[in-house]
Parts: sequence; C-alpha cells; structure tokens
Amino acid sequence: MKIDIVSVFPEYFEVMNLSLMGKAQAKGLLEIKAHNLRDWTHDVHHSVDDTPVGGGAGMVMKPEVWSECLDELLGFSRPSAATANTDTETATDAVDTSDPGDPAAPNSSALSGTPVLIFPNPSAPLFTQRDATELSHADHLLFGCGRYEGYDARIPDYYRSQGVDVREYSIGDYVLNGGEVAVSVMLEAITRLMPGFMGNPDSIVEESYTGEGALLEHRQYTKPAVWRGISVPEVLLSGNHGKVDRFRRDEALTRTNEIRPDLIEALDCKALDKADRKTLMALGWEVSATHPRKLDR
Ligand code: 6GU
Repeated sequence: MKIDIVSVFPEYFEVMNLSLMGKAQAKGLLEIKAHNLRDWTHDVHHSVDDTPVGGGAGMVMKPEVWSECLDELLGFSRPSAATANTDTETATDAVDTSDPGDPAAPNSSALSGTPVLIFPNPSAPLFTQRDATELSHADHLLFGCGRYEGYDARIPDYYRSQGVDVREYSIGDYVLNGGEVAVSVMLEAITRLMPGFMGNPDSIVEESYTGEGALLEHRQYTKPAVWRGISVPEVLLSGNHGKVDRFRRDEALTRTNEIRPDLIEALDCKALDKADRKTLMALGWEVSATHPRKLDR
C-alpha cells in the first residue's frame, strides 16, 4: 500500500518509522511519504491560508495551493504556461458535468486505480472500524491534513467531480488543532488490518468493534494467578474451554451493556445464542424483535 500524506508539519509523521508500522515499511508492505504543502506555494511567505469568505474567526486553507499539490500527487495534468492561472479564474470551466454515478467514470470502482483521497475533518462522519477494514484493501491512500479553521470546501467537491473517491472523516467528538493526529489514528487502524501486517492475525478476530455483532472485548489476565491478593477469575484456570468462552462472552455483553448500550441495540437478535439471550434478559433487554430493546424499569 502506498500512502501519501500532505501536511504543513510533515515531520510529525516520523513516528510512522517506529514499531509495527516501521517494520511494515521495512518489509515493503507499506510505503509512507509525508509531503510539505508549502512546497507547492509560489509566494515568498509560502502562505497556505487566507481569511474566511463571509467573515469569522481564524484562517482557511487556500484551494489553489492544495490543488497544485493534489493534482501532482494524483498524477492529474493541468494546462500550464499559455493557460496558466486558470485556478483563479471564474471557474465555470472547471466544473465537470459528468455523472459521478456513471459506472464508466474514472475510478468508480473504489479502492483501485487512483488513490482514495481522505481529509480529516471534525465536522465529518465518524471514522469506524468498518471504514478501516474497507480502506485496508486500498492500494493507494492520499491524506490531506487541514490546519487552522479547516480547508476550502471546494477542494473535496472538485476532486469528487473529477471521479476521485474522496472521503472526509472525524475521529471523535472533540476538537484537535489539525488533522495530523487524526491521520495517524486512521492509518494505524487501517494498516494493522492489512494481510501480513500483524505477527498473529488471530488477535484481530476477537477484538472489539470487529464484525457485525460488535461488542467491547472481555477483560484480560496473565500470570500469576494471584497478584497482591487479587485472584484472576477462577473459571479461567479451569481448563474448560466451553466455560471459559461463555464467561468471556457474558463479560463482553455485561461490559458493553454498561459502557456502550448503543452497541447492544445494534445487535442482530437472530445471531444471539440461547445463553446470550439469557444474559441480555437478565440485564434488562428484550430480545425477541430484530434488535434488542432496553426495558425501562
Ligand atoms: Cl479529523 N480533525 C480535527 N482537527 N479535529 C478532530 C478530528 C479531525 N476528529 C476529531 N476532532
């Protein structure tokens, strides 16, 4: 997988050379390149932002610098020299009127050909494990990190109109100073799902948020069996795999009920076994409809 990241702080991504991500790069599984957006500026101050049209606080990242950079990284050629400065003209000519849903449009089959272009944005839909799984099959990702009050909204619109698979994602309900941290979060979630990335791929299967019936994971213990007077749950020492599995499943249901009841509500009742139903009913859920429903008491 090839990964390009554009940022005004490309040094931030030196952390990608550490740990499993570094190993994956050494193995040739991943190739990560961080680019400095200011390399595509032409003015002496290398400015990348301007005041918001319509007023308001802060600064907004300018579309012309981003488009020069993204055109190059996407391998899009633009008219040059004779027709230079088209970026700042009244842009009726820049709008592609082709149907974005046209199956013959460039890259309509997502995740192959041109890169998936991803912009971190606190006002976008949440990035989930489902997105990470989907993007782990891509062969080229291109991340554009915004700073300040964000980037000009025409940037993603324009590349979408050109047939590029453009995504905008938030990583949670809080505000960061820029997209860099969000990109490193998304990249870690995506790359660890690539075949060959993890030493033990089994460890991915049982994790929280994996698959349809997503539950928070059961708690984990290692040896010694008694530490500072605290014992591990007896059943885990029993050697009875059926009982161990049931204990863990019930713990996952119980913890998810307490911490993330929204995940219980999203379960498919048909996929629950008899013991699951019994546990959920004891926790106050009604499990005979399509999804569990909390009974008020
Ligand atoms: Cl993707 N960007 C910024 N700046 N803040 C965030 C975020 C992204 N997701 C949550 N907060």
